[in-house]
Amino acid sequence: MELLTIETKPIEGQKPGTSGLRKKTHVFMGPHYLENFVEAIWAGIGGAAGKTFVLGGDGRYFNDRAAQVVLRMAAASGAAKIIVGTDALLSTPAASNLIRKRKTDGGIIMSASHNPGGPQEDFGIKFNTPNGGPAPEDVTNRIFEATKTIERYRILESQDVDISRPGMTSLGDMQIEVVDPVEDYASLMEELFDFDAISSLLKGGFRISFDAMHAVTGPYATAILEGRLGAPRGTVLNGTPSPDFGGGHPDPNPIWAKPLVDRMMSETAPDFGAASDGDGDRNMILGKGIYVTPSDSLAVLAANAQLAPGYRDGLAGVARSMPTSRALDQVANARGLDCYETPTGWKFFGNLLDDGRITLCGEESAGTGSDHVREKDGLWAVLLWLNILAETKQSVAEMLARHWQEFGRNYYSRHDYEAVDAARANDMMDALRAKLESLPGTVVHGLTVASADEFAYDDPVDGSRAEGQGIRISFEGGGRIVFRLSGTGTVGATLRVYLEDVETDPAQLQRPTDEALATVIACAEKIAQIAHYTGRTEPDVRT
Ligand code: VG1
Ligand code: CO
Repeated sequence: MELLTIETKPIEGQKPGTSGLRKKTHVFMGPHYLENFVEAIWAGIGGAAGKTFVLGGDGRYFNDRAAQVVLRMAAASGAAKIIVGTDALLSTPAASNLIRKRKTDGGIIMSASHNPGGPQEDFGIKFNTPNGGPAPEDVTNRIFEATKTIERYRILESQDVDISRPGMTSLGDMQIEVVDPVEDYASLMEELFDFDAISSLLKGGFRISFDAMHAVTGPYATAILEGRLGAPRGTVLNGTPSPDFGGGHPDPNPIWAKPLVDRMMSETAPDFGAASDGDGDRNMILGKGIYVTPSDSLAVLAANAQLAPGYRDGLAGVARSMPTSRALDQVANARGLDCYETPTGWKFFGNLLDDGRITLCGEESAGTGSDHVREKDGLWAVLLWLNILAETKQSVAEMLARHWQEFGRNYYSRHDYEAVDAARANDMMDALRAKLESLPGTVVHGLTVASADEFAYDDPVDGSRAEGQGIRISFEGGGRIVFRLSGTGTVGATLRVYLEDVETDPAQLQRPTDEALATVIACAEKIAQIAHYTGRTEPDVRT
């Protein structure tokens, strides 16, 4: 085995986005690209020498090859130990759990989350810090700086390490512990939730379907739902991870998980349906004949979490990302809980969770989680829902109807315009910025603008400030529009328009969302001239 020092050149413009670096797979596979970024990670965290890291990914194309590169580079840089999932598989929340539980120096997660996988599609890599959460901006900024100045990296020349079954092995002087990716995570879930109650619910004829979307949650859901909880075989659909996710987008929303949605809307629908994304941190929840928006799901979980053993003592506080609907705020107000509003991206919840200020948090993009790990957690959300349903004995539709009666309903939708011209998208945002001050008091399609600003966040724990986190326009009466450019896309720019309106009239709680939001949607077009700037008259995806 030989230690090689390879001369290389900087990779430019590679600022890690909302959650690590995502690029087309062929870019990562290009000469020295992955290697440069991994070396930049070591530089950004003060070196790898003597450290222990967790390593795993969502199983997409290149996951296995990339894992071997990371192992060789960690060994060459003097890392003491790597804990890696069998076949380099680990869901994002399971990796977060291992990083914390084994008191490591962090972990490398290979995933582009819900983006499709394959040679023509996307790959990604991110570094999580010792608290188990996505690296905060000071760390990603240092990594980014390192990508611009890198001149060489170190790697061992060796054969692939066999990581196909649990056990101890080594590479050079570095120890490698191959672990079952599911075991520790499943045990954590068993501590948080009443598995007996959920199991009885299932035995009593409550039928569930879980769509793993050919991604990493397959083995987890099969082991937990069909294994430990005794759901019938076949409960987990598309449960074997495949490198290209069966050719689809492993994105749990009504567009990409349409087969599950169709099943849930059919005559023979089971009582509960759920899906998760590529790396297992997102969730979609459905009941018989009903889709639960992620923002509503977060609010329902916050209102009922104490029914599960792990949350019996109540919640310290809650948080949501800024574009997430304010349904959560209604619950927090009614229950006297602190409610924080953070920028998009899970990393902004880290300090609040570490500091014990919040127990539960979530995002409109189908991410929900708690202080059990430092990532959003898809299966966790599914199990919390099941635990709550087992206790309340209500259907999903009843839960929601009662929730809206008590707290009001925040009608909500997100419109995505994908792969639009980046310069035009920025022009649109600039034009919006330029008129923010003049908007308050104006009337658009009958709605009066109450306030308009660009969101900036001052972290209450470490005082750091994040600016330019989305433009928000609020109307009198509770309506709101948020405009933001995605930080995770890999082609052009993705414009996200978040639309919300509040309804408290008990007679108006069951309207179709598009109808309830029609005026707010029209206001978004009028204020931002989306069609003019993007050349699109319709969004690509509505969730
Ligand atoms: C999107 C979501 C955001 C989420 C991020 C990572 O970011 O909007 O809420 O935290 O993806 O999720 P953006 O910048 O594209 O809007 V995951 O499951 O892709 O790690
Ligand atoms: Co994800």
